[in-house]
Amino acid sequence: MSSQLSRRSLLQVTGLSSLGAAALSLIGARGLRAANGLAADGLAADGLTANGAAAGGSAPSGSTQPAATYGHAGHSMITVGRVSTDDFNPTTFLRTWNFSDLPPGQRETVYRETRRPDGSRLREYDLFAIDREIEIAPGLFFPAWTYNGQVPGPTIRATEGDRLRINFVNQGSHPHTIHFHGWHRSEMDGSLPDHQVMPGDKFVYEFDAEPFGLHLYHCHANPLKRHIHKGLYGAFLIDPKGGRPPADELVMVMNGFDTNFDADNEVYAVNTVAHHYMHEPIRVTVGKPVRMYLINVTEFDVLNSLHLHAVFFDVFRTGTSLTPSEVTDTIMLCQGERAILETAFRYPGQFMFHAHQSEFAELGWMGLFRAQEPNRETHH
Ligand SMILES: [Cu+2]
Repeated sequence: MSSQLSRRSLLQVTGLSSLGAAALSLIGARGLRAANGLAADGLAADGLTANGAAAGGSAPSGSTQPAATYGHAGHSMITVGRVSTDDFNPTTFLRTWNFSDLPPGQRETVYRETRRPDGSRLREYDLFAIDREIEIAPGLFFPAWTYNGQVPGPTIRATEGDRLRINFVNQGSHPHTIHFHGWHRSEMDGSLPDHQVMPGDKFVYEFDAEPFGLHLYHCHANPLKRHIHKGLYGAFLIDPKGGRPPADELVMVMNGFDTNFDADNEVYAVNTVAHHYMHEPIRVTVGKPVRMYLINVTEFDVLNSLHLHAVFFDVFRTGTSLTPSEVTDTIMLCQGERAILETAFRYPGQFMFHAHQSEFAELGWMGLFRAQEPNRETHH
């Protein structure tokens, strides 16, 4: 209890003193409601009363937002306002891999694909580390370290047996690496002290894509937890030869952000932006297979989880088998764990999904699927 107390009170202090009203739009947290002097159900039971009031009362300095706005948000439990999607759009990210969102000419500058005599492909990527402020909740900016300017980094997707070549340039201010999960030689691991790529330096990672499954990549420079939580991670997907059955495929990376550097997360999300999929539900089609590539990179918390309402899914842990190990509606993953989840929505309508840790959900990790009948797909 005491660590949660401090996490919430620090979010309030940070929001009130330096980030201004915008940070307070993350009103879902009961502690924030308390900060605005609103009646917050269950507050006393949580022991947050004193903490909420102490953070600055109902008139944060620099606030430009009327208190009434908070009140409204307090009921909906989600962020108020929208994060700009100009630089990073979580909806686009869901269905993007190998830079498929870029127009052909631009795509070639970062991704090239060549057929090899045996039918496999050489896939060549240009990844760079760069420091960048990213917006993780309306008006709340996080000083991230990124791959190619985005968090999560670009999704890398290959077929088992392909050759991967990653030209990595460190344009950031700290030493970084790329550590890929999967089979490879020691010198390609990006984890030992002499693997560190210094600012301004380059390194080429080259290895074959194996085994098939859902993997990830992340920086492995020290201190590790700092480099990961700052944003240096991404999805690394290896398809089996022959592929998987056709499906609407979604890349979902569960992450968190420690906005005040107290080794505890203040904001949680899938694909970085708090509550994005509440504002913009993930559109799926009734009866059509959906495949979720779910990865947990959340730092500081032992576990993260996904619970999908009114729907059950098949679980393929690490995606390394084509036979599901489990049918459930809730899956929990340790940091670095991942699972492929397959289902098909039976009924049209909106279906919530969120961390089953309620606190994470309130702090941003909550979204909606919107399932529509196939013949109504084109209508909004
Ligand atoms: Cu790093």
